[in-house]
Amino acid sequence: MSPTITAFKQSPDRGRGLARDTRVRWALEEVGQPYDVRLVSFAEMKEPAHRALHPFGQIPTYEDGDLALFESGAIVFHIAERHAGLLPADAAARARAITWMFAALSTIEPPILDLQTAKIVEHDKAWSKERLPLVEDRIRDRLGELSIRLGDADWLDGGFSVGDLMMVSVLLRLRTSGLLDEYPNLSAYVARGEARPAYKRAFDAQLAVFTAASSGG
Ligand code: GTB
Repeated sequence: MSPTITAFKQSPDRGRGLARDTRVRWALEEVGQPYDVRLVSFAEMKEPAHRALHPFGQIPTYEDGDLALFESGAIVFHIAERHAGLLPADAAARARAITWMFAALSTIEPPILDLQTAKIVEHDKAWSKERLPLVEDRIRDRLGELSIRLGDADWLDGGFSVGDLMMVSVLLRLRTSGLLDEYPNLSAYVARGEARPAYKRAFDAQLAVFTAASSGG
């Protein structure tokens, strides 16, 4: 049986890959694991049946037999552990790949989320305009450090790993801000991730949800 993940029935980004099911789809595509998708509306996410899977009433979730998981990081890690392709065989390299996955989620993603909160939730507050440069500079600090570490390498630590999958997924959320363009090696890094056939399949699959919905399919 294939695992089942959940994704937005109506995605605010109209299926442009920003919702967190994309990183789960990408991991499944990288390892060649077929999967089913259950689409949930915002109302359905808050109902008891979905909250039994996800205590915070969000997507994505992952179900495989008796196992139910939430949190995109935990799901992607689970996929990487159970299939070849996303984690190196060498124990030390494996530990470093996992470190990069955590770095993406706990060091790089939080200031990026803060920018989205500032722009979407707080934009009508009197202090919003004044705060925005501070939020952007905190992102620049992290991008600068990441850019130095990546240098002219293709990936963060040797070959492509789950660490890169997560880092590219997180950085992609900056695309419309223009901040990524200030770091050409990071822009190229993200482009390399997007060029992977598995990423393209994942992106196309979640875009198809929106395309089908808008054409009444
Ligand atoms: N830490 C959790 C994880 O990594 O899985 C966070 C999960 C999460 O934030 N899920 C969001 C959600 O379900 C979707 S991804 N939100 C509905 C709710 O909380 O009620 C965040 C997201 C949503 C939409 C866009 N977009 O359209 O641009 C981008 C990102």
